[in-house]
Amino acid sequence: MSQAISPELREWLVSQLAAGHSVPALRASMRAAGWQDAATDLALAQLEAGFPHLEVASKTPRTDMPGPNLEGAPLYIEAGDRRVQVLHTMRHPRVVVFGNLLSPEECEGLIAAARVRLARSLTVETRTGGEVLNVDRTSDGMFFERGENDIVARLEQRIAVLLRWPVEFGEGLQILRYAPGAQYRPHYDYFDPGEPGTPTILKRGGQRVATLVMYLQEPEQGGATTFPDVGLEVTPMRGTGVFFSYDEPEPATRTLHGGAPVLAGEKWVATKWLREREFK
Ligand code: PD2
Ligand code: ZN
Repeated sequence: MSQAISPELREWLVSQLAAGHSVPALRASMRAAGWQDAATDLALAQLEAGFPHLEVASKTPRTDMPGPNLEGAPLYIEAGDRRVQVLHTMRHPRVVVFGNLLSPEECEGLIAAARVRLARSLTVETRTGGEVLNVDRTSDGMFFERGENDIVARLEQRIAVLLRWPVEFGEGLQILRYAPGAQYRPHYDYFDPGEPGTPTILKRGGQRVATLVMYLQEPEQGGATTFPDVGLEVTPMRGTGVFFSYDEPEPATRTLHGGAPVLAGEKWVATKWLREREFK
């Protein structure tokens, strides 16, 4: 198939590229305008001769991504040992809110095991590749090793079935506790390709491609997970979870998200980050 692109589309693409827009950003705009990825690839490939530095062909977007099977618009998904509810879905950004993801006993078990190991949360620092205290995140947190205890192992297996992504591609489960006033300011979960520390981080498992935030304890007020680009706020209801994925480390994925301040009570979450390859 070598259908030539229209002069209007060529002109628009050329002007966008000349204005400094990235290929992933153009892809996202075209996807939002209803273009199929394959047609977008063809159009971009035809421009490559004029813009050899863009390496359009080698930047074909990831097609194999974690996520639930939503074919047939199911209300429930059998995730191995548990029947998970599909409560909300959004396409761009790709967001899915799940109900009945964890039992109350699993939530309590994770909190009990994490509580004794809490420390002020560190985040991976892409400037250096190390870990730092982050003023943007005022929660306390810890990481479990993958498969560290029975609840963690069971939950990881369930997530792997639900999101169709190998257990080995996941980071260890992170637990966060937000006291009243604590929040997590809006950020992206992928590692910024422009930061000097990122290549070091990517050696272990490649980029993050998706996030699952699971609510273990609901606060009395506040604490929603917010997606400011699309005005979405997910209520932190115990046993539910919000999944979102990002096929490129780009703001065009619209996956900017944050944890709104907890106004009363304590919020606990477990976060599972999925990498593009095995995370050893
Ligand atoms: O606790 C949350 O709602 C939240 C919000 C944004 C968690 C994360 N990000 C995260 O763990 O990355
Ligand atoms: Zn996050």
